[in-house]
Amino acid sequence: MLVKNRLILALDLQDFESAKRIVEEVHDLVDGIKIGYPLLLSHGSSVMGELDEKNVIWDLKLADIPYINGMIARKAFESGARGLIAHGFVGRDSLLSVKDAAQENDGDFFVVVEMSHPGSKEFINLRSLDLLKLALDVDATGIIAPGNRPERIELYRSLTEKMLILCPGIGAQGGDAGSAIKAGADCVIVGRAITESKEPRKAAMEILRGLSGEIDS
Ligand code: NUP
Repeated sequence: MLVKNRLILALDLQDFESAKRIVEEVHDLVDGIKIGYPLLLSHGSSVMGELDEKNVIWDLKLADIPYINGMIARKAFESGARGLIAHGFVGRDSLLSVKDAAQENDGDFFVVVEMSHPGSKEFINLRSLDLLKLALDVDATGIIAPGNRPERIELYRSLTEKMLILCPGIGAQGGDAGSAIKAGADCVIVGRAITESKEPRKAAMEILRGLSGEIDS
């Protein structure tokens, strides 16, 4: 994945007309568009026809047995996904299936090591460092880490130079994009702060301004 602007749009809308409008407004400002169940369950993979030249990451948080993980991952890449997000807690074999599908399709895959909501602390965070090690072992493109906990991003950054760190949890979930980048994130993933703004382009520009301050300094 090519990182340039350090911003990925989370397109969590069910109305595809509105989604398309937002993409038109901000497409040149973002390094990728993350879509997930809200859009895919509402409109199916045909949405990809409209997003085809973009770096689209499917946030399926894959968490199944290796056979099914592989089947879903192949289907996603065949449908035009360039990247996929998978859970690591299901184990190495399940992740290796995602890796195989990614390699066959020249795609990226990202492993969730910690989530941005409070519930992540109940289970996932107890094994986050093992999840990071697993992501490194299977040669994942990157990890998903909470943008609203910069101290955790710092920790993960100190343990991996080569993997990308993509961080949701900005804006609506309390995180600050500049602080996440300063802590070591490669990209922030932002949904509602852009999609629910009356002026999505202005909102995205504002986030980029906050990032460039941290990159320049
Ligand atoms: O830990 C995570 N937190 C999170 O919010 C992992 C994620 N993949 N996400 C996703 O990022 C979430 O599913 C949503 O698509 C996006 C954040 O959206 P928003 O809070 O910026 O609106």
